[in-house]
Amino acid sequence: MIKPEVVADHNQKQAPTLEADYAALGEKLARRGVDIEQLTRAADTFAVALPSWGVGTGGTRFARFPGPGEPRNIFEKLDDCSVIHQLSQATPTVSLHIPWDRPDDPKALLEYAQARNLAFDAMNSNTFQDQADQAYSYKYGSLTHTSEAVRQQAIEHNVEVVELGKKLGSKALTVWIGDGSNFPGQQHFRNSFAHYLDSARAIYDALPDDWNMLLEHKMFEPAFYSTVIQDWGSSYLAARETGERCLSLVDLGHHAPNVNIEMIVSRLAQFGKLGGFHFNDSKYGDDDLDSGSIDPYQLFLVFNELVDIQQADSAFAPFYMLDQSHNVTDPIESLMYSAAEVQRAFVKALLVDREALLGYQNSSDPLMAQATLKQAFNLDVEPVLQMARQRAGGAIDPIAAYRASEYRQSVARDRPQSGQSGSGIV
Ligand code: RM4
Ligand code: MN
Ligand code: MN
Repeated sequence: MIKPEVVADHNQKQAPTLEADYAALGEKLARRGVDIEQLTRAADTFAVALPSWGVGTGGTRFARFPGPGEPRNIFEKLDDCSVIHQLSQATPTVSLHIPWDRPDDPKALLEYAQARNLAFDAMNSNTFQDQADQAYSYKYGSLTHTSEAVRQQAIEHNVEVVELGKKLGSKALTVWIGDGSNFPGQQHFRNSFAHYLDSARAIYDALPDDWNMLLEHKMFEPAFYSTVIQDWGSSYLAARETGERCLSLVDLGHHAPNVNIEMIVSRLAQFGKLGGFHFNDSKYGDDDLDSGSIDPYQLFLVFNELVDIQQADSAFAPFYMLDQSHNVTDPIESLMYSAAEVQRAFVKALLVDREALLGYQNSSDPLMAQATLKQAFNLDVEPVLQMARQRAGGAIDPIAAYRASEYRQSVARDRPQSGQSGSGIV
């Protein structure tokens, strides 16, 4: 972790400016009837999981350019995740990907995480790639394969991931499969979906009572003609057929261009089936760009729905994870910045005057309805985020504190370059 003195020194220098900005914002909010202290406490409750694979350099499917000091194993990945949480105070959990980050000794990994104030979030299985020691290939599918033996192998992998997750204190399994087809006629649509339902039920049966199973849809890729769980409709149907604790997971990058994602959020939640969220941003497809980097207003509109649902149902608590691929930035910086962007969208959504909005909706005043949303979105809530971080022991400006700490330079010395510059994966 970064030396507490480095963070303290950074905060001390920034504190006078923050105090002034916070006081000014407090006055402004008070004129709107909002208590800034309440908002800051709410900001502090925000948490989003880090993907274990996110602290490495991702890349594109063409190439990957490894950065200095890349973590070489899951323990080093946890070190990086703990730095992200130390400075941002918004990422207390890590979502593990199996087999990419399969621990040999789960107990040792749990202790290592706990010593760094980290816990484990949803587990991610992987049947979109072949592993060296497996009997059957997933080239033509996994949970939906025409061969029962292949399906069984994929089911068993998911069950093994659940067993591992139990030892780590996780409470959910996220299932994303790449199953689909590249040619019309290649796959029987109804049969493959029927196989999916059977496989999902078999996995669900192995789930502990206090676990959720999260089904992630994705429109295309790696299958380019058809994908079995391609949209929220398929994911909803599968979750509904599988069981009560089986829910849908929405990844911001997994939709057709221009799709109204905030409406999908609303629909799934209305029927009790929204279980999780993967944050990232995109311009064209599943680009996995940093959250809020392309369309922060969309991120805000998504949170506008999430907050609206949360206020109506306090038990609503979806699993949140950042799902990004870093190719040209330091992943630690990107993940800290993204966590703050998602937190910012959450805080702004809390500022929406819901009573006024409902009034404008009911009196058919579209201009003022959208102006009510914009009033919250346009306000700069940075001092609230900074104050929440500082009070929790984080850095007022996480990126500046991280750069001042020279953490990357120091791990670059301890972790020699792996030399792998092959194609990217996420
Ligand atoms: C997929 C999907 C999954 C992620 C993999 C690596 O596109 O977003 O959530 O685990 O990529
Ligand atoms: Mn995802
Ligand atoms: Mn994705």
